[in-house]
Amino acid sequence: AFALLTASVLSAADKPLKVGFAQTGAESAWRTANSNSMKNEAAKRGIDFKFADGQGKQENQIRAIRSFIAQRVDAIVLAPIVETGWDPVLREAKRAGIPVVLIDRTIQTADESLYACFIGSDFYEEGRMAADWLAKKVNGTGSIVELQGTPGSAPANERRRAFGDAIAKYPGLKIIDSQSGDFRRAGGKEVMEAFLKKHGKAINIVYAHNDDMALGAIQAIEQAGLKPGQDIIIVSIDAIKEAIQAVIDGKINCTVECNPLFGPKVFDTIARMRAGEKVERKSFNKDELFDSTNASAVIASREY
Ligand code: GYE
Repeated sequence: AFALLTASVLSAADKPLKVGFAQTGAESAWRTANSNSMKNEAAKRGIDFKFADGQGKQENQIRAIRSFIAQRVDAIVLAPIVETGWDPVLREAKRAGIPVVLIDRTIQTADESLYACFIGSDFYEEGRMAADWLAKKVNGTGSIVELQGTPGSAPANERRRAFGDAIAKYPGLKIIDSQSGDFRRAGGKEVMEAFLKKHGKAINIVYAHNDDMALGAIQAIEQAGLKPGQDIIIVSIDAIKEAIQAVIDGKINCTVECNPLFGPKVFDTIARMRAGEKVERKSFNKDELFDSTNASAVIASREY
């Protein structure tokens, strides 16, 4: 009996940890880097990792979480595409005794006990950094068009709110138009084409909620015969390697970092939770700002 007990205890301990990850989709270079960071770290640790690509739809993510619950995973990681509408499925996970770690984006809920913790960036701070840098660059004057991220997503909501709050201090800085490009390159290009048609030379500044949309907007600006970074100032967020290169090339004026490479931190946190340790309720990654003064110094070491 003792041998049997030992064997069963051992096999329970030996069993690899089973973790399900409900990702938003593959809308941007940031997202690909985030998915790879999670996959690589899970592989490194020998975790039984189930990756579900939500393809940009909340209903797909909800379906993935339900299937993780049915498979009795040890933990669920969720990058929630939008902020609202998660309570019912999170209640199901809670009832099943499976902890949910939110990564990347936050949610709005009346019941904070529905998730264990959050790991990601401070989107409000990113928007504020972009606005403050811009205000200095253009001496507090200019007409801005805004390329918003996915409607209802935490980064679109917070980057918009922070930027608006910060430029409110400058009566000469105005957002003349604002549309969603869904965090996609093609979306940024399309929306920028429409803005250029509608407002023409009245546009001085583009504020893009992510680099992919900024890079799409650059294509539209060049096709219109204008010089991105000169005729139109461009500020953006994420600091993917391609955007740092665009800063060096003078086409993006500034990009605020949003680091997606936090797979190790996520699995460390899950391991600590399982060991019964207390983990930080909300943990924010530290982000920097890149412009022409520091872009060339960092390009070689950019990992995403
Ligand atoms: O900025 C964008 C991505 O939620 C921080 O989503 C993330 C954002 C990121 O598609 O590129």
